[in-house]
Amino acid sequence: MTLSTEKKKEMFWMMLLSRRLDERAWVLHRQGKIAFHISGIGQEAAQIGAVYALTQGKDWLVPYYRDLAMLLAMGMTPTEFVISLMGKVGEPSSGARQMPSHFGLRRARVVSHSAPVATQSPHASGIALGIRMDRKDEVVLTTIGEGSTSQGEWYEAVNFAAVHSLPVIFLVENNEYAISVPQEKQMAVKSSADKACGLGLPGIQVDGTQVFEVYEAVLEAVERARKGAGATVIEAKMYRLTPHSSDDDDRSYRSREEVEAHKKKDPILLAKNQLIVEGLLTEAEYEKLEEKARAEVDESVRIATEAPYPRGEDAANPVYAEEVQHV
Ligand SMILES: Cc1ncc(C[n+]2csc(CCOP(=O)(O)OP(=O)(O)O)c2C)c(N)n1
Ligand SMILES: [Mg+2]
Repeated sequence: MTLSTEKKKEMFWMMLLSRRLDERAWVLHRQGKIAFHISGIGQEAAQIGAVYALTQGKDWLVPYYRDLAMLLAMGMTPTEFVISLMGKVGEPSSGARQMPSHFGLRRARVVSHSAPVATQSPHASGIALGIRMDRKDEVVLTTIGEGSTSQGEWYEAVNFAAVHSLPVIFLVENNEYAISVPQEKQMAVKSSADKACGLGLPGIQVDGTQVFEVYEAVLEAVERARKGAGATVIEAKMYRLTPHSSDDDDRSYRSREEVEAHKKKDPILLAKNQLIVEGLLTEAEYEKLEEKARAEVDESVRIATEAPYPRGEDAANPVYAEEVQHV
């Protein structure tokens, strides 16, 4: 399906907003205002390309911790994100109980995931089985890092979806590292998409720095799934431009030259240049978007900073049906 100019610009805007918000999270961490951040910087093209292939309000997203851009596109507000970083009242994933970026957004059919990697994959296949049993034409998109495709849960989930032709897309965001472990120490295949052929379903590789290419690849898989033709594995190749998390120092396992070289393929830059070359965006319009993103980020930090922390007496709600007596 050809994307309209408006849609393309909207996708670029979501990528840009996600980037500026993510950068602010690093600043908040270094200022000592939040305890932890895990970043999606460098992965925005794959995330926005993929999520725009879904029908909002109908399809399901089972994300992983780097998917900030996806969550924003699904309707999580920047303020809700900053509130989640600060663990304040109004945090949508878990009422401020879960680690930041362990996203969930009930109103948008985004299912929250656990910290053990790959545990989201069987959830996605299970949701897809439910869709099949209810004879609905919804689809499930689930994401994972390439390192986590070594986990047993991922193989079990993909195998189950392949055997039962379930409407689920397994998107692998291959950023070349699993913390300090590079891809070649993680798997003997060139691409995690190659793993699909042993499980009997299509495995597609796409350039994860190119937002519109990812969109086309995921849309095709969504259409296949919707018409009952089954699951697909898609590997989007990109590079993690930041350390693994705010607790990681990546200088211990990769050179600065390597990181700098990958900045030339920054997905924000590539999308901006493409839109300018296609005559869909001017430098002046781009500057306006930058201003708008900064203003939105500033405002969300202001609101989240003023928001209250949860009350101690609410800690056990809604874990127990009745109020518990605190010591
Ligand atoms: C089962 C399990 N083992 C180890 C960890 C610690 N851990 C958190 S993220 C991560 C790396 C995952 O790498 P990858 O799947 O490539 O995703 P990326 O972080 O690169 O996006 C590890 C080992 C964990 N959360 N769960
Ligand atoms: Mg990785």
